[in-house]
Order: sequence, then structure tokens, then C-alpha cells
Amino acid sequence: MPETQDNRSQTVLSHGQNRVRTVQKRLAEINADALLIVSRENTRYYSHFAGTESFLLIGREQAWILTDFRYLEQVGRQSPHVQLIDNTIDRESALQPLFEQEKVKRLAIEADDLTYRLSQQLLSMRPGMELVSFDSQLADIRSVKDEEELRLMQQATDIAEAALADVMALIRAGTTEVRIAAALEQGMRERGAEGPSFATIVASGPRSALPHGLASDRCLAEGDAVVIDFGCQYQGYMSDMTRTFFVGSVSEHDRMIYDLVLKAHLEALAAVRAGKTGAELDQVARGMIEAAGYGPQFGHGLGHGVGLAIHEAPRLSRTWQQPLAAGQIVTVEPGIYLSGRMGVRIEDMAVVLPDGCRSFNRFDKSLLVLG
Ligand SMILES: [Mn+2]
Repeated sequence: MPETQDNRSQTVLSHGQNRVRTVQKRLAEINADALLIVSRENTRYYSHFAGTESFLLIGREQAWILTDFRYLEQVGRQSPHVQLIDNTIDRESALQPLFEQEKVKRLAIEADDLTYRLSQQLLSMRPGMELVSFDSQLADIRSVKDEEELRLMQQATDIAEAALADVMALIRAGTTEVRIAAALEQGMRERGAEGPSFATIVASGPRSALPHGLASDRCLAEGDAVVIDFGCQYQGYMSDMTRTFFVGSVSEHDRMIYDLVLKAHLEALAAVRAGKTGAELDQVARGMIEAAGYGPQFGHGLGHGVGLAIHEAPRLSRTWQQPLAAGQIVTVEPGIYLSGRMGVRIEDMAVVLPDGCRSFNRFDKSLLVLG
């Protein structure tokens, strides 16, 4: 595209400034005078401010970030496109003059994040002000990633995979689950991650049948399945992946379960593209697992969006009827959980494309017997 005056000025705007403008247009569509952001993720998305305990107020023309002494310098550096207001003395009451200045009658809020206490305070500050939920619009906007976000998520995945490759040697009889989790988390930190994207799951033997089996002091034993579900946060962006390994040997039964989950995973991944609904994709994997008689043992959705939050829009589940859009992120993670016995889950994270998807993951998915 030839460079016009317009797109040249666009390129010098920061991501944050462009995002603020986008949300201002959406606010105008619902006749909201301002948007109050309290969540860590949306604060970071619109202001680049990575701290906690702030308010971001986006008005029709301007945006303000209210934070305290601890973060003033950081905000000045990270968020040059928003006006900084020091609210060290009284966090909430600093909002009142802004509401008055902007004549706010209709305030868009994050209904899922705003506390009941704060919503009551807002209403008493400005009697008659109407609060309207803006959650679905915010989720929608954030679900589609730009090139920079995709780059950070690839980096978050690469870091996780490198850490996993390093701990493969620990996957043998006698190692505790906690030792593997700790080594993974250390490996990710040393490669530049801020930390794990959630508490690392290492679930072995009968514990592998627990879909969210946090690492325990159990020792791996011969013949165990080991489900490792983990990821890291890199410059705010999360990665999420799962691999299931076997210790020493694998039974015919367990191999059959693994092959079934892998087939469902690969088929579902191959079906991902813009325009498909979350429910349709869930059904690709679920249909195969049900046909083999394990439907009740696949008790969760196929996947979820990821970004600044580990679970965000869209969802691949029986109830998600919206079509996927190019640039959205989904995990594809079917599993089969046989209570008291064993479980298998295989998960990649992928970006939706107009005619398919691209997985961030390169880590081997064939059945690996280790130790
Ligand atoms: Mn996941």
C-alpha cells in the first residue's frame, strides 16, 4: 500500500494510542461517555502500564491513568499517550473530578472485574450515572492479535518448549512431580519469562486422570502416564501447552488412549480456520472420542483463547456459537481421563488464519517413552 499522509501518521502512533482510539469508537456506538478499566490485562492492553492497582479512564477524546507513588515513574515511561494522575492520597475520589469534567452520564465498566464496593462508590460519587457492561466488546477487541502480540506469544511458546526439552531427562521413575514443575519454571525464568502463566501441572500415574492435577510430591513410576500442562508469561503474553509422556514403558491400553487423543487433536487442529464456530470445532474432537466410547471421559471444552490472560475469548466449546476470526488464538486440547487409572491430554496453541491455522508449537507429539 502506498504511504499516504494518513497511514504515515498511523505508524507513528503507539499500539496503545491506536487501541484507545478503537475503543473510543466502540464507546460512541453505545453512547457511553467513558470507560473505566480496572483489570490488569485491559490496563496493560490500552495503556502499556504493567503494574497493578490503577484506574484507566478512557473518555471521548482523552485517557487518564490514575495510580500512586509506587508507579508514577513507570507509568510516565510506559504510557506516554495517557495523562497521568497521582492518586496516592485517595484512589477512588480522584475519579470524581474527571467524571464531572467529562459530564459522564453513562459509564462503561468491566462488570466481571469491578467490585461491588467500587460500583457503589462510583454511583454515590455521581448520582444518576448509569453503569453499562462493556465486557464482551473488550473481550472481542482483545481476542484478535496484531503482529507484535503474535511475536510475543511465539516467544512465550519457544521459551516453554526449550524449558521442556531440558527437563525431559528428569522424566524417569523416582523423580517427583514437583521437581519437574520447579525445573520447568526455573528454565522458563532463566530464558526471560516473567513466570509461569499458571501453576504448572505435572500429573503422573493415577493423578494423570485429574485434568488440573497440580504437581505433587508423588514419585514417577514405571508405566506411568505424565501429563505436563504449562506455559510462561513473556512481556505480559501467555503460552499454554500440554504433552503426555510415559515412564519406562507403555501398556497397549494406554497407547490406544494416547493414539485416540492425538488423532482427535490433529483432526481438530486441521479443522481450525476463520468462520468455523467454537462449537463446530469442539465437535470434531468430541465426535471422534465419543465414537470410540470415551465421550464422558472428555469432560471439558476443546480449547480457549489466550493472550494477556490465560483464558480469554474465544472458546472452543459446545456453547460457543460465534465464528472464529483471523488473528484470534485458540488452544486445541482434547483429553481422556480414566478415573483412578490414567489420563492423556495433548495441547497446542494456534493462531486462526483465513484458511486454516498456524500452531505456535513445534514440540514432538508422537508417543514418547522416557527414562
Ligand atoms: Mn489450556
